[in-house]
Amino acid sequence: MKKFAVFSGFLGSGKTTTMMALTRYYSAHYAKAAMISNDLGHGVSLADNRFAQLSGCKASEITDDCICYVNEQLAERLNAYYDEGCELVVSDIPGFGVGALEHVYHGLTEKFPGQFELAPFTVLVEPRTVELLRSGQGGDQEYLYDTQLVEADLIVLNKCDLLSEQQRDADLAWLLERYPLAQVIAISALKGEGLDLLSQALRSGQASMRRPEIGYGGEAFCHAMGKISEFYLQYHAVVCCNTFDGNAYLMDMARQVQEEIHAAACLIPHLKLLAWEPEGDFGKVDLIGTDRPIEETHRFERPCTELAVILNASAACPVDKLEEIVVAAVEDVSRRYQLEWMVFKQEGLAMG
Ligand SMILES: Nc1nc2c(ncn2[C@@H]2O[C@H](COP(=O)(O)OP(=O)(O)OP(=O)(O)O)[C@@H](O)[C@H]2O)c(=O)[nH]1
Ligand SMILES: [Mg+2]
Repeated sequence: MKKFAVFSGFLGSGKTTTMMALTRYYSAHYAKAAMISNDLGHGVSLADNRFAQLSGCKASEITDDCICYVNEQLAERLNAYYDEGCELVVSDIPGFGVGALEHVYHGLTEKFPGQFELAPFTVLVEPRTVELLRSGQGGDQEYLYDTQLVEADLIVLNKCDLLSEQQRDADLAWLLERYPLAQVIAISALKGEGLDLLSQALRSGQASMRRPEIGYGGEAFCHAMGKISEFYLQYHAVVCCNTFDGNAYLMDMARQVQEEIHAAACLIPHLKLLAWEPEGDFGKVDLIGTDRPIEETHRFERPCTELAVILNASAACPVDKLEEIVVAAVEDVSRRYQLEWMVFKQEGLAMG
């Protein structure tokens, strides 16, 4: 079996967490599985990929472009995994992306007929997004929330650990009614719940290869996309003469960015802060909005003396402003912790 699935879904919905949990589960219960993280930064290392690798997952990345536009590179990567004995490979697309159904599924099928078995086009959604869609309060991002789900063969309602059974069932029923062509399942990637259901849906299901009209490149698309910016930063930090608390350091930076983004009346659907030290101990903090608690996704076990840091931010904020806020947070907090730091990659991208 040479199965491939795209995992779409809005920023912070849990694509990376789900791909990590799924590939582990699938490899333990069915056959070897691998994951690809995809984002747009040029020549960068992605926090998602490094996090998956540090966590022991079979993982790699495709950067510089959406996998929508690099079908050949994707096909080569998939074949390399299948040659290694993988039976399932999953890749995400950037979390504000739409159109991968056409560009990836139809693109691969037209360019490499019969080579890949396409699993249901999978879209992750979190309860918070369902709530925004239900109440019509998705704002500038509503087009993206909705269109991603319109493309789905399989909708995965993630983060069900945050819901009561009744809330979960109500969300599932609403999704089924609104997107009747999709199969809908509920999981908690974080708690490892529903992974067998997801594995089976990918293993036995097929892509529908529908071609829904999504207004790609149209007015609503440009309006939503025009607000989005990405910022990538990679640096190395050393403390001069002591150890320091890497967990507190990451949290303080996330907190400062959260406050400043809020003060600028912008939105930050996802800031990922990943840091690791030479022995392999690592920490990860996720900021998924100005009005939500900052998540300590993985904690350092020991104090640090030096760190490599990858910071990836996706925001509805002018790119210059985003860059200014994030760089100021890194500088302020690093100084407070008496760190010397050296930046070796910095890039801001405006989607509009
Ligand atoms: N409570 C809960 N949190 C989760 C679950 N899955 C993911 N998260 C958290 O949600 C945050 C975002 O998860 P990611 O997997 O990084 O989301 P993503 O869709 O890959 O985000 P982008 O890469 O920005 O598009 C992290 O802090 C995760 O730990 C879940 O099942 N339950
Ligand atoms: Mg991700």
